[in-house]
Amino acid sequence: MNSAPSGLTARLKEAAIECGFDLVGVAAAQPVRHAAEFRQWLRDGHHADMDWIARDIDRRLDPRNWRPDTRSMVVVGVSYHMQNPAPRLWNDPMRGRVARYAWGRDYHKVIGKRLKKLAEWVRKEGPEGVEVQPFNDARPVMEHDAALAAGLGFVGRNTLLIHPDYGSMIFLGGLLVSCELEPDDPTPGSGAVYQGKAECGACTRCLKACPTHAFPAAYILNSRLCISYQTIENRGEIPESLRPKLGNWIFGCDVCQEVCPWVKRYSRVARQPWLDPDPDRMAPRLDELAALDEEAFFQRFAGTPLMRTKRAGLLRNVAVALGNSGTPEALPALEILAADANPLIASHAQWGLKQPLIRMS
Ligand code: B12
Ligand code: SF4
Ligand code: SF4
Repeated sequence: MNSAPSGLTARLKEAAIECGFDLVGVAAAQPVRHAAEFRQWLRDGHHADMDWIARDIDRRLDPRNWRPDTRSMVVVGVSYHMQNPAPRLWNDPMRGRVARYAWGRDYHKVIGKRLKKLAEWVRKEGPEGVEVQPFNDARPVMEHDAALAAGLGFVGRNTLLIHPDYGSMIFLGGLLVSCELEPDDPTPGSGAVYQGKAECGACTRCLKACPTHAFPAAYILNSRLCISYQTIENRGEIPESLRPKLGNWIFGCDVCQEVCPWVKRYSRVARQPWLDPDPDRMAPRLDELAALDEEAFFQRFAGTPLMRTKRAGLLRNVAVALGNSGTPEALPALEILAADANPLIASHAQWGLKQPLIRMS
């Protein structure tokens, strides 16, 4: 399956925008650029206990090892950039911070639907018998590398893909396609000038701002130290040494993006209906969350990314945030959590109860 009707690539890009994507680029199927760095990252154990990422290395290193008929990659991006919430909410010690990408419906579902629509378009308009495989986050595709190959932006020192107009608060995804499409110019190597603007230049803000010092070096993230990993992917105990550094983040973390000049100065704010700047989504009250039983947790978070941690993971994080709150107002909620039947929640709440200023009364 090689030849595609002329003009297909241009029309496909228009279709991608119509499907709701902000960015689209095309690359020929190819091995990833940073295979050596990825292998080293795994050797250093920076994937923590995300064993699934080490399981299918060969597939990740070349999309043709996953889908041998792949000739082209269509890579898309959707902005989820939202303004900072009001400081009175964000800094309220009795509220927990939720990373922006989780302020609305589960983006996997939203983007998955759009990718499905785009895949249908390719099957209809592409050469007969064309094979299309969508990918988004969970599939064995290194999306940063795919985006670099498709010229969609550059990789910043915080390891995220940055587009000069949209910044880094963009979701990535795409399609593996079995016909040849016209490729875009790939992003040149690091340190280059991208579309007239210098990439990270001399900036190191993200590396310095990370509360847990999770970057052992520029472009390398140690997941074991990352708040996003600890609050979302880690199913067990959060190491005690890290707990005070989590502050009031209860689901993900945006610090290394919030400080980035590409995000602060240049990027457009998303207008996506699934993102909801509702105070109870951005920064829910910790005492309300502490009172949720399984049923109430499900009622409140069904269809949102917060389902990923389940009740046990979220309330574990809530216990840590209450412990970090430094206010006796946290005491009743911590006492409820310390008596929880789930030992993970109870043990983190017991830690919280021992933190300074909680027991002033
Ligand atoms: C595992 C994973 C995580 C892990 C590890 C993250 C990491 N940086 O590796 C954890 C749980 C910590 C995580 C956190 C987050 N994640 Co995440 N994550 C992934 C996932 C599934 C795989 C990433 C991966 O392969 N990591 C392994 C490392 C080695 O690969 P890499 O990050 O691609 O590394 C590249 C660079 O480091 C580069 N590189 C290495 N050395 C050098 C040297 C130079 C000079 C250069 C230029 C490059 C370079 O080469 C590597 C290969 O491309 C991807 C989806 C996907 N399938 O790709 C989403 C993804 C990266 N995550 C995403 C998001 C939104 C987040 C969070 C912002 C969520 C949050 N708010 O809490 C945080 C951000 C933390 C951060 N600073 O990265 C988005 C990022 C979008 C973007 N603009 O880049 C992705 C693409 C999901 C999506 N489909 O949109 N994530
Ligand atoms: S997401 Fe937060 S904890 Fe993770 S690397 Fe970025 S600033 Fe550090
Ligand atoms: S904060 Fe600075 S160093 Fe970090 S990604 Fe943004 S521009 Fe690059």
